[in-house]
Amino acid sequence: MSRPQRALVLGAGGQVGGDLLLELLAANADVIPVDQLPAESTNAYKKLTQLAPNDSWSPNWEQVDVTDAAAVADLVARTRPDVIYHLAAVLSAAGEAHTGLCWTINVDGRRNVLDAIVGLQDRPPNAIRSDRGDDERGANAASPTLVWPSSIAAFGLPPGAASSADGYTATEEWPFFPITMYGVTKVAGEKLGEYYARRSKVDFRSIRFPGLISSVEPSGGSSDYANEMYFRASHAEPAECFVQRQARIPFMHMDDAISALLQLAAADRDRLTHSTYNITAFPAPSAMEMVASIQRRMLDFCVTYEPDGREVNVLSWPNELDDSAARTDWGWLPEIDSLDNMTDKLLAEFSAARR
Ligand code: AKB
Repeated sequence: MSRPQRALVLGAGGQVGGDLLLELLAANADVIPVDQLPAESTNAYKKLTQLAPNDSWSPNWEQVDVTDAAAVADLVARTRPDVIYHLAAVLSAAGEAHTGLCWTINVDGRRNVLDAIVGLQDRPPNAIRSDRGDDERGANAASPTLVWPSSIAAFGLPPGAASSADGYTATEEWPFFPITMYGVTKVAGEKLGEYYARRSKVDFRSIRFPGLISSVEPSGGSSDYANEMYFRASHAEPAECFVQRQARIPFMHMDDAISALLQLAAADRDRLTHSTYNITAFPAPSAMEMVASIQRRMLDFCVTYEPDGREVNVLSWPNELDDSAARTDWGWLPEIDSLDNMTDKLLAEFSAARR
């Protein structure tokens, strides 16, 4: 019987990592959660302890900082994963406040993971000893597939656009004009992945995500105005929206983002015509349309629009992502394919999380 795939989740305590970890555990994958923080200090901890038996993930929790090249190389060599989901990152708003840290984690951390994968290629297979007991992976495991999230933030204001990418749809060929350090690190990360794929045959696969929303509290994103509104609505509290009511970017429920990562990881390499794919789920809503969608369910929900320094980031992102290549190459299809479906699911999840 073939052994279950071993997955390394870097950034397992974050907004995406926590939900990916839960999905992998539900599929009985051999998963190793990794974060720079101890599990109990991460955003995902509460949801992980609510939805998964502690002994299914906490004994395997590894505390490794992706900026520590030696620790990353040791982790990858010791665990010999079949697939690495590299989710550790500083998001756009936090990245503007801490540009050096954003670069170090998002780019140097990225290079450390790529170098660790290449390092496996230079190690004779029998030199590998997994601390989970020698197994056939040590003798003949292939180089791990690396799956990494890029972002709509890699794009930016197209030439000639005054202050907003309103009305623009980005294809895979759209030019990169990121206006945030986070967006710059996403472009750098994509190009690093392509370079290592060309030069060292690393199986690098990536998705440019729109704004993502789940019941795990986000941290440091400019698209988090949406998460904030759902969170406040589910607590029957008023919300302050830090972008103007007309601000419009694409969003997706986290469940679809997780499905897409797993689907791309499992896709037949020969069918992939891009190393990084756009995906989206439904037509981009304005902030005002999102409020109206919530008010269908929470009649008393009210919002005040208080644009702040994060708004300029959101307005620089295209209104839509053309995801036809993902649909053609690896069968991408969203499950939650409308704003109202996403709203209903999120409000139910937030209310369940409060019980
Ligand atoms: C952010 O807002 O920084 C992220 C993103 C759009 O990638 N959620």
